[in-house]
This record gives sequence, structure tokens and C-alpha cells, in this order.
Amino acid sequence: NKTIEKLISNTTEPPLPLCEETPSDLGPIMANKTELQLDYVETKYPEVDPGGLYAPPNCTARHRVAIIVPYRDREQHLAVFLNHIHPFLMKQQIEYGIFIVEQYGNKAFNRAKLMNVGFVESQKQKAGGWQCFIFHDIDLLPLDQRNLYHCPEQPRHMSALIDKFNYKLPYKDIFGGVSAMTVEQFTKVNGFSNKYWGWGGEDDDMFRRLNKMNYHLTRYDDLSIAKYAMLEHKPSVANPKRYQLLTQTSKILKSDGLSTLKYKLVKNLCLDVGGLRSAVDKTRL
Ligand code: NGS
Repeated sequence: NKTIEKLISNTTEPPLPLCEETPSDLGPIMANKTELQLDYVETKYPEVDPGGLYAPPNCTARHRVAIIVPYRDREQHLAVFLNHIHPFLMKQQIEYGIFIVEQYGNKAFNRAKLMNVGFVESQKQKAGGWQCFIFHDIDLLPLDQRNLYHCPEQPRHMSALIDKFNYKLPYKDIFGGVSAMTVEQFTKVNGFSNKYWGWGGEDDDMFRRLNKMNYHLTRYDDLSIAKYAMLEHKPSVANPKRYQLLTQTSKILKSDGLSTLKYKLVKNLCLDVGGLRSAVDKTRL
């Protein structure tokens, strides 16, 4: 009996302690914008599991966060973004997954619809589901580890101060760039609109959805931790219909969004170059 007891105690791992709510050694960091190869980034972070998944090895994370990144034709940004965001998120001791959602074909880019696809697809891949979603542009690199990638009680606009705009908020109600919403908040507003093809307005539409459902936008009190570096890119073609669409948001919210989302999954890629661990999951729209 003694031997059996010993065997049992040897094979049962004690539960890991809860991670700290805010790890103590967080602070400002630099962004490295120099070009890199995706293959290199994939080999650099062996602690990231295939599909871009990570959980802290020595403690149980308090937060489970899906990072949803719309994508097309920006392989160079992808490598720089992943190389920056993985160590940034690991440092915060959260459990996370990075979901790169790529739009297939030549239609105008639909950032908001890709966010909806990322939400639905990422939920399918996680037992129990993700609780918190960070909707993230690929060209934005956070510059302070104290900018915690969690979801507070109200939706949070994360990317308040961007180097390209001289670290000034462009306008009070802006909700674009990087934003955080809980699964409940995102579902209540029926996700993003699917109707915004081309640049602009889809984030303002989300702001209206949130207000309509009695949420309010928040930011960090200490805005200086919400600093981001923006990667250079060609200007996108603006959607001429965006102002017209914005006049309808509150009327059509229930019939435009997650409830009416239609897409075809072209490929579900789990990059794993040369048998090494992957840093990214790609879903084509
Ligand atoms: C507003 C756009 C938003 C956009 C914001 C900042 O004008 O979608 O500029 O863009 N709204 C409309 O066009 C209605 S930025 O300067 O970061 O490229 O997010």
C-alpha cells in the first residue's frame, strides 16, 4: 500500500499557484521595426505552441485572451508584429492565442468582418472559450508592458497614443487600432458590422453599437502607458459609403453582425516551419 501511495503522489502534479494580477517588473519597451523573416520568428519562441497559443509555465493565468488580427498582403508586418507581441504578452503572464485572419481574394479589405470571423473561429478552438478579445491592427506595437491585455468591466480603447500622430489622441470617441471587449460585450452588440468594405468607419460603428447597448468606452487613466509605434504602409483606399453607413448603425445593429456573418473558410493554416513550433494561426476569409 505504501508503494502505491508513493506512486500516486509522484504522478499527481500539485496545482500551479495563480499568476500575479500585475507582474511587478513591467515598464516601457522599445519597438524593433526592422524587417525580419517569419521563419526566424517561428523558431525564436519555442515556448509558444502551434497555432500561436501560450500559457505561463509556472502559474495559472488569471486571464484567457484571444488576440484577433485582420490581415492581407503584409507578411513583413506579420513577422515584426509577432516578434514584438509574443514577448510582450508572455511578460504579462496571461494565457493567450494569436489569431491572424486573412482575407482571400481581391475585394476591398473588410477589417470588421475579419474581426467577426476571428471571434467565431477562435472560440471554436478553445475548450470553454476565450473570455476576452483584443482586436488588434497588425501595424501597431505596444510600447509599455503596463498596458495590460485584459478586458475590464467596460470596453477599453487601448491604442490611445500613437507615435505617427505625435502621441496625441486623434478624437475623443476613437475606438480603432487596438480595442478590448469581453465575450459578453461583443456578443451583446452583435459583433462588428459586416458592411464596411474599404478603409474607415467600422470602428466608429462599433463605438455606436456599444453606446446603443449602454456600454461606454474607457481608457487607462494614465494614458502614457497606452503608447504604440505604428509600422509604415501605403495609405488604404477609403470607403466612400462609410458616413452613410454610420447613420444606420443603431437601426440595423441586430440584423448586421455576428448574427448574419457569412464566410467561407479557405484554409486553416497552422504554420510550423521545418518542424519547429508555430507562432501564428492563419484563417483565410
Ligand atoms: C476616422 C475614421 C476611423 C479611423 C480614424 C483614425 O476618420 O475609422 O479616422 O484613422 N472614421 C471614418 O472615416 C468615418 S487613422 O488616422 O488611425 O488611420 O480609425
